[in-house]
Amino acid sequence: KNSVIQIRRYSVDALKKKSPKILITGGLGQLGVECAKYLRGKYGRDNVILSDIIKPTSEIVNDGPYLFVDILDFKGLQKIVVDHRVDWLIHFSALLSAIGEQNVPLAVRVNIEGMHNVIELAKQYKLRIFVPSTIGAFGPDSPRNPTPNITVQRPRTIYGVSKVHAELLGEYYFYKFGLDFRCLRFPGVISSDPPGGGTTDYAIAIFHDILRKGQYECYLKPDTRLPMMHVKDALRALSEFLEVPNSKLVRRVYNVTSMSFTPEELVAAMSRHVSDLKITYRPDSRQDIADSWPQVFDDSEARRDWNWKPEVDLENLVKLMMKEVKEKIV
Ligand code: AKB
Repeated sequence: KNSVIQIRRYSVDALKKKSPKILITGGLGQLGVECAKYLRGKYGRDNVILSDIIKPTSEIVNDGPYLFVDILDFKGLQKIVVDHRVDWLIHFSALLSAIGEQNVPLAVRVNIEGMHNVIELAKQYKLRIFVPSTIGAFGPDSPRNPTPNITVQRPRTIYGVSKVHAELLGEYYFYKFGLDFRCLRFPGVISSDPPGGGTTDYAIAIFHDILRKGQYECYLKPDTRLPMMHVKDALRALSEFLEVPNSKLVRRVYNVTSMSFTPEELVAAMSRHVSDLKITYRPDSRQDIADSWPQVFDDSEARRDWNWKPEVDLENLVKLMMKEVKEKIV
């Protein structure tokens, strides 16, 4: 009887707990749409606002609130936070590693000036703010196998430099102003959405090209090992991390990962599902970026402090991607 009363009390408490109002910037990039779906399932459709400067499809608009938000327009950001009574900000806007190298001034504006705006905004309105960082925040001087949470960070891409800047700025605002800044360093995140200018994106493009054309030309060498994660694990990590009480967080920035593989290991796993894969290798400038990044990511601190545990391994990732990409391209 006691336990029934206890369960009732828990569910009444859960009902009383108000859902946070969440704004996602850069919502039409690699993670935003899936992230909005995931968080709407947890906090309610209208409590998660997706935003970007891109015109959305009607499917995105039908899924839930969508707004034009330019992260370079500080007043515009203030208006959205006030009008919609935002509590949490998930800041996805960024140019990724390969595309950033092609337009450094734009990467500086979006990744660095944009970060200045959202962090000041979060401070002014006391928002909880999540900013993703990346394996790209490390460089050739960092230990690569494994790469621990705290180590040398001397990245050689503007993307990496902007992410180290974001990590340090966020930590500084936490210590100086008590800002609830939270940051996860993600590995390559694999989802069925089309690739978005990253170095790890070969592991997405390969599924699209194999299922469409039966062949793929890989821009990395077959033995290039990089840490990776299916989007399901990435969103669960993000969502669990956002809920962790501040008292449990030893750090504001944590490494997370699920697995590490090379293109040839991915191809071997895919060949158990598709016969006669035609893969050729032609490394380009992205090889230099990959060669400066971690090969194996040490996420033991996230496991220790807030029980992070990946669920999707390589075999499952391939199964999920085969199914999800097929559904997308039909
Ligand atoms: C990229 O390759 O640039 C991103 C990343 C690992 O941050 N996917």
